[in-house]
Amino acid sequence: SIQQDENKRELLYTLMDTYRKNDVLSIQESIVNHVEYTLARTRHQFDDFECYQAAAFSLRDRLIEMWNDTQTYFKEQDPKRVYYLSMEFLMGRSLLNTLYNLGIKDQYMEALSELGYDLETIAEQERDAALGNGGLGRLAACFLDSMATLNLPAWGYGIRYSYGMFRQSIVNGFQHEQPDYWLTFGNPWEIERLIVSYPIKFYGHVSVHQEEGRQVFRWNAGEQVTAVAYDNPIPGFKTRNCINLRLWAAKPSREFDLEAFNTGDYVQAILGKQRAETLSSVLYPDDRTYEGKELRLKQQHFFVSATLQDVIRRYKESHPGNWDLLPERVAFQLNDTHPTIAVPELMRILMDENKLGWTLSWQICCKVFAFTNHTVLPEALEKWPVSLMEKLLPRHMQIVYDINWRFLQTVRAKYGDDWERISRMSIIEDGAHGDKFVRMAYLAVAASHTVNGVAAIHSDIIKNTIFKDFADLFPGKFQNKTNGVTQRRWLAFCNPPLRRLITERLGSDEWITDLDQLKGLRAHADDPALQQAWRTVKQQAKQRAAAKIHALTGVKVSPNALFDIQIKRIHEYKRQLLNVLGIIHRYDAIKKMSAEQRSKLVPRVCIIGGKAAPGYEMAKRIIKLICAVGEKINNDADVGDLLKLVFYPDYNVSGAEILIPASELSQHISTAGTEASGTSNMKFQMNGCLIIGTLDGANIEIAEEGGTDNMFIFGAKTEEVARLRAERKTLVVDPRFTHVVEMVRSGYFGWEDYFGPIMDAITTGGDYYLVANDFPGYLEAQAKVDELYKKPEVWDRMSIMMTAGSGKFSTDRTIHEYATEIWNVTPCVVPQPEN
Ligand code: GPQ
Repeated sequence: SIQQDENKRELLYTLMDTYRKNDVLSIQESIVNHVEYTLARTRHQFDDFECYQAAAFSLRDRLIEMWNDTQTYFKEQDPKRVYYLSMEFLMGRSLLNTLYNLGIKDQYMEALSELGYDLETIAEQERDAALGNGGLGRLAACFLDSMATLNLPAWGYGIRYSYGMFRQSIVNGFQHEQPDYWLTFGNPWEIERLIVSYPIKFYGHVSVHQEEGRQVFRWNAGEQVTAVAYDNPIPGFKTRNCINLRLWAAKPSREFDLEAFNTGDYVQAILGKQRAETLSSVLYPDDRTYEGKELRLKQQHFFVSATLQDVIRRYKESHPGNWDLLPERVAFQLNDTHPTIAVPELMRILMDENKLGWTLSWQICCKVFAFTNHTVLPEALEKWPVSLMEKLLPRHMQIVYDINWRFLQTVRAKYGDDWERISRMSIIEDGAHGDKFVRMAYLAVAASHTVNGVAAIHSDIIKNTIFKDFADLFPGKFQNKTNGVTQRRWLAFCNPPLRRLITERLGSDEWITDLDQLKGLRAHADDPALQQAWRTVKQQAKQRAAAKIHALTGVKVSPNALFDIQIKRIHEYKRQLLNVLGIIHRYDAIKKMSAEQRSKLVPRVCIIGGKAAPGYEMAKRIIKLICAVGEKINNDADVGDLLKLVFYPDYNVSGAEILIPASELSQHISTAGTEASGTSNMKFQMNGCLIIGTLDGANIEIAEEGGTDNMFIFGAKTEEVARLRAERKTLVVDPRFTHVVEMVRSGYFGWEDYFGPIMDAITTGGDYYLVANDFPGYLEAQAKVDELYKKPEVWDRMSIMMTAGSGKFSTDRTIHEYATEIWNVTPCVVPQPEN
């Protein structure tokens, strides 16, 4: 039979001769064929958008070949697989990424150019796939890239939202939200699999009966929808492996409410079905704020239940009747608590649908799940009202109660009748007014074999704060997995001039899959020739960004000024406010300077971008403040190019790809202990940008790797924060702080009433995020920035050292750690056909 397998494989490889070829002519042929046969346009006339679509379809053909070979090979080899469960995947655009990963960018560029199209223009036609809010969703996307590149048998699972992250426009300095119906003209990258579908149940009630001496639970659901699979092929870099991102869309269930058609209200019955689609229609744009919204819990159950049914079906196909092997073939990673309903859902599938007993089912659960925590902010921790879960998922609620009862027995076994501890650790919280809640994080911790934070300091913090009792009970469960980013998208592809320069210096491009090799740049950091070339590369990127900023905002910024960037979701803890107050201080200082003093200044362009959750009032006020300050400064002829402040509208993945290469200074200035990791800090570092930041999240490790001397660190340390908060009423406030607050309050930038609450928050309101406390340190750090920028040889050296020290922050390293220390999965490399 081994011989048979060999023969079969040989035949398959021979048949690969019919695969798409990547010479220029074959590429042109496949593009124009898609113009004609897929888009039904004439091959003699198609516009840029149609050209993008056809090029994407032609690439999808190539991806499908790889995808099929990979999935067939995985099935044949039957390795342990890992499933990454996430409510968010912030993928951005795919065209250039696919071309680069497949190594056929030059051929496509030539093919298109001969047809009269420009690849860059074509690439701009693609809309971002914005199925995520920010760092958490983008991390999932970077993970997929690394899992594919490392040839891991992995899949991502999530939701195919019809409306992704809203589009932000700025009108009069205020944020407006527009729906992002990104599928209007279809999505050429996905494969709709109407036959891969599962029923998803909600509501109803549970009945119990005896069967062969054991209790059997039956969930008679009150509502049912269908989950349909959409597969998104994820290629790796320089590998034939192509993994899958399976996203679920909700469709009405055909059979379920046939009953309704007999009631006489035929039309109403059909209209009722349309509600099913709303399940997967919209991504919640509330980043790190938890709201007990029923639809959100429905979305969670919807994608988790479809995923588990899919995984269990696949497992049973290859291992019928053998449940013991499941934990050796399947690993689930829970991306934050959002997919935690998977725990009772897997219990339900094993017990109620496959007749396994509680003990075996729980043993399996405890071996397959691992959980990543991404925040310690209390407002982000999910707690579902028991009343809601009982109504929506009655069987799951029973199972959660059972899990909790048994879990608390183990707590008691260890600590005795320590009721305070038992109530502290209970998965069910007994609220003050008799309301009860399910603490999803505790459920995830109780069921997972491993729990991890996303940067060294964050992993320590969770062990000592939110999960302290659990770390005492299960000391071996907790790990750290410092985040990363994919250097393919975030350096090699978004910054080709820098890629070429680095490759030339290192004498190889192996760093694209082995980022530690960047440390080889350290030896050249003082070389004037490299510094000169380095500066030129940065300058070009700045010119490109300046043109984009002009197109988007109408503001002309000088590419000779220092580009200072803060791009991330608008949040009080991230302290965009500290940045603006610093800018006001700088502006005020400039106004008071003599011409002589001004001539010595380093001109600065400050760029701030990011979205505010639509219901986050304070964040929206902060956007208006940034815009009002920008308006005043940018129109002050007295200041000219010495200072500009632009708010970059609708900041998204594609925006980041333009801004990050152009950055010279970037701000990561959260109150210590609040930013779990940060990941854009890593992208900036890779692109030779210097960082002004607090000792928070991954900044600490970035300083270790890139050199503390190459960073501008300031501010309170995590250990000091609690004390400073307690003492803040008695703290002396720096007069420079009082002055800038006074400027805002006095109406210097207009809108003083609207800005009042912002100023109150950092003064009379108690200043929870310690803006006043960190202000003087921040100004000093900024003064140091100005001073060093005047010495190009010093600055460029620091910049090169930053890139050189960014090797640790590749998701290739992160994913390798997850694979070996959590998932226990190994690469499964699809053989290359020999030619
Ligand atoms: N993060 Cl809990 C999000 O982007 N959204 C969330 O809902 C939660 C966390 C971020 C976190 O704030 C960053 O510090 C991390 O770098 C990022 O997750 C990835 O771990």
